[in-house]
Amino acid sequence: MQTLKTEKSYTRGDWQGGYKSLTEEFDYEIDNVEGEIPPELQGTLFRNGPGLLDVNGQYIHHPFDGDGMISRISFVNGRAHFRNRFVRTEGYLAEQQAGKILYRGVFGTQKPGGWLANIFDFKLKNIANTNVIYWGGKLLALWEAAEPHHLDPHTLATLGKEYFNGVLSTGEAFGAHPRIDPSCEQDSGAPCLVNFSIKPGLSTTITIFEINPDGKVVRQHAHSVPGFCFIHDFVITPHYCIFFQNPVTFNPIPFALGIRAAGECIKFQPNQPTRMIVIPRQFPAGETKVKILETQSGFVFHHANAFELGDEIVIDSICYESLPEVEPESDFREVNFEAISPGQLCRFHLNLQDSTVRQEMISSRCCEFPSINPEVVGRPYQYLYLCAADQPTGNAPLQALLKIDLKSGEKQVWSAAPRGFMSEPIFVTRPGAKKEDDGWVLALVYDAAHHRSDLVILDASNINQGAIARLHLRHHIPYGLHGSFTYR
Ligand code: 3ON
Ligand code: FE
Repeated sequence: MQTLKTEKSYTRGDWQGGYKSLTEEFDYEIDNVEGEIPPELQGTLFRNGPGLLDVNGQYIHHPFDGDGMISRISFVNGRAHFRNRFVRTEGYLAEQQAGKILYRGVFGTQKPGGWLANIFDFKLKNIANTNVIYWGGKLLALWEAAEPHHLDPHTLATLGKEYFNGVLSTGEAFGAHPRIDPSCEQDSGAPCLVNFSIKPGLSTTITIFEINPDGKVVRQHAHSVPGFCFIHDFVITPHYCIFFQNPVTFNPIPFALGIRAAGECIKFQPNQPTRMIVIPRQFPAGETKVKILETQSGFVFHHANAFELGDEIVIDSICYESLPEVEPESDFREVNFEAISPGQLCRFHLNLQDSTVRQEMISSRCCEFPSINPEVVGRPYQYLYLCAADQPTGNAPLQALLKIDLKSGEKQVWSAAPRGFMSEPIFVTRPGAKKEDDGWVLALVYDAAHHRSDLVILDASNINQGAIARLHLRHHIPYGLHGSFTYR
């Protein structure tokens, strides 16, 4: 008889610790540091994610419904300072004052009182929890179904909502995954932020915004595509924006009747193709129109990068065999990791001449949160950083940092297992760098042994060697979503 190794790299109890709320707001110099913070590392790391997993003891149904909390770690001359603050959204303020859940969430949170308390309530709570960027002289907290919140970059105080000089209207969506073109052809090589918004329905409107370094919307164009879309992320190249239309359908009836949340009415369709929507960035000046290509069914939240190669667009993405449905009666803390399919790194080759798509698996290891050197966005690139499972097979929590050399196939791993849990890595360029991986990778690691989080700094060119500095925070930070680094 064969004995199967069933030992896991984690315990469920440890993993669950990272999903406790953090109610306090801190402001301190980080004095508990192992190793040395590189003195050339200067600037500010901003991170966003759900800070509250409950409202005064009432559990929210899914972490994606949690109120946005910004963490800010600034580095000056080898010293680091920490600050965190909740985004003062209307919903956060109202619920904190009331001491109870007042809004339905997209991912299953319902107002207490059953369907009668939720029926015909279509209000969205803009929770500002997905990403945070510094652009156009403004710090913006993003949530893809509504407008950004504008924050003070030093105090993290909420200053209001951002409409880009009237370009957005009240409540209008603005994606949480902007891409920065490091050298925009249409702007004589100046950097440009590219983002999108989704207005779903029987057909879906995708609007593209290009915003210059002064924060001005310099190009904007809208396109209607057939069918419902749930699009969380996209990729750019110098000439295109590319969106994956995952094969899903939306049945609004249980949502309207107060039985299910909007996100719980999205159903994955394993027998329908994934569509790739290719929109020229020069639209409508360019002569080409929107192209739609098709490939096999699958689900993608996040893309790593894309680039043009002759007639092809190459796209690297984290692919799931299916979208696990958010179940109304389930508790996300009790998820059975082994029962769901892992995210895996795939490369898609879109041939724009004959409209075919070729797909290959680059790494089958369970992974999420891809990240790259900002200088190679939309260009051919060599190095990719990701969160990954500790073990090379199976589905499990993200405990490791994985670096993939896409040219040689070499992989480097640093794992925080058994008691550490990894969050999105952020690449920071070393001043004067000549090589793509000359810099650092910054990531928050939840340390279950001390119920606190560490900011780890790794040498991006040598991940195997492990952290060169570990900054112990005085508390934990709930598992987050996305963030960014500004060199000031
Ligand atoms: O699609 C329609 C339009 C739209 C924008 C309908 C809709 C209501 C579903 C909608 C809203 C979408 C929203 C609000 C999406 C928010 C997503 C979010 C907050 C996070 C997504 C995270 C994705 C991943 C893959 C996270 C993974 C995390 C781990 C593996 C571990 O922590
Ligand atoms: Fe995301």
